[in-house]
Amino acid sequence: SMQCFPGLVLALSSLLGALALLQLSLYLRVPSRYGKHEERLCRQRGRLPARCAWFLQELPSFLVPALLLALRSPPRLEPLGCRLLCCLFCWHYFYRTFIYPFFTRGRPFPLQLLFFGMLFCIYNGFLQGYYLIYCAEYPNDWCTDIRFTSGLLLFLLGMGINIHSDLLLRQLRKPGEVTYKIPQGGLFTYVSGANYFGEIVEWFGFAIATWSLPAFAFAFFTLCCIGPRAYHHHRYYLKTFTDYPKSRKALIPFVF
Ligand code: NDX
Repeated sequence: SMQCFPGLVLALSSLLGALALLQLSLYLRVPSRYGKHEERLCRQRGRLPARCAWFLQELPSFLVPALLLALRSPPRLEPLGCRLLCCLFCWHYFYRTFIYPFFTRGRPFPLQLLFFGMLFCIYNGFLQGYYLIYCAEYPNDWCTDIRFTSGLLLFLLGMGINIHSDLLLRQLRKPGEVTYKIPQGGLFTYVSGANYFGEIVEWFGFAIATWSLPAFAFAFFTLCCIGPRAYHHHRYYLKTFTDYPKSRKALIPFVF
């Protein structure tokens, strides 16, 4: 049966960190090509409806850790922290897999990116789940540790911001519409990438609560992946809408 190999965790986390840097260098200058940054209508083939694409892409991030958690035998009952943290991770991806895609009004998604996105979700789902279920050690009172409580709070706050902001974005369109409008309300009052800001806060909260290399590597990856994307969204809005609110920042309220 499976056991913990610390060397494997170290290797996978380092590779995730390296991928984050690769991503940063690729996407600082040019955005990843989906949604509003896709080259215009060059290929109609090679895409999947947003609904199927997001469902398929994110499913492994839910399934892999959920299976690791459910199938470990004998079940790991102690410490509570490991199971709780693994459940938090699965909870986010339950939302992202089973709820978010069914309401999205996004454009069809490029198959090629879907493929890489899915690979990424398998990789990261395995790393986070494997670490928490087979490797993590926490004292029995971890749930009252300041790292756990403050991290959990940030996680919940970030998730709230992320879900609320995705809802505001969705409401900008009627079903079937694919045009872009100026997002209003919630944290969009302050930043163009309110949903991304929420997601980044969420995963840094998770990293603090988990206090582990894999979780910090993933938070860093998220920052390098959607941080630049927020900046490109911001530039897109400024270029497209002459009446775009001047005081609005790209990602971090009042700062950047
Ligand atoms: N999926 C994470 N890298 C990614 C997909 C792409 O969950 O090869 C990372 C994720 C993947 C990426 C994933 C990993 C890295 C990949 C990359 C592709 C290339 C890259 C694989 C897996 C890669 C290397 C080199 C390392 C191998 O039509 P539309 O779609 O634009 O409509 C949008 C709509 N909307 C508006 N509607 C009206 N008016 C406006 N002004 C509008 N603005 C937007 O709202 C959408 O339907 C919706 C949201 O759009 P947008 O662009 O704000 O968000 P989106 O980027 O689609 O993300 C959706 C949610 C969001 O909450 C975000 O936080 C979360 O998913 N997310 C996204 C990406 C990554 C991630 C989280 C994470 O890293 N944690």
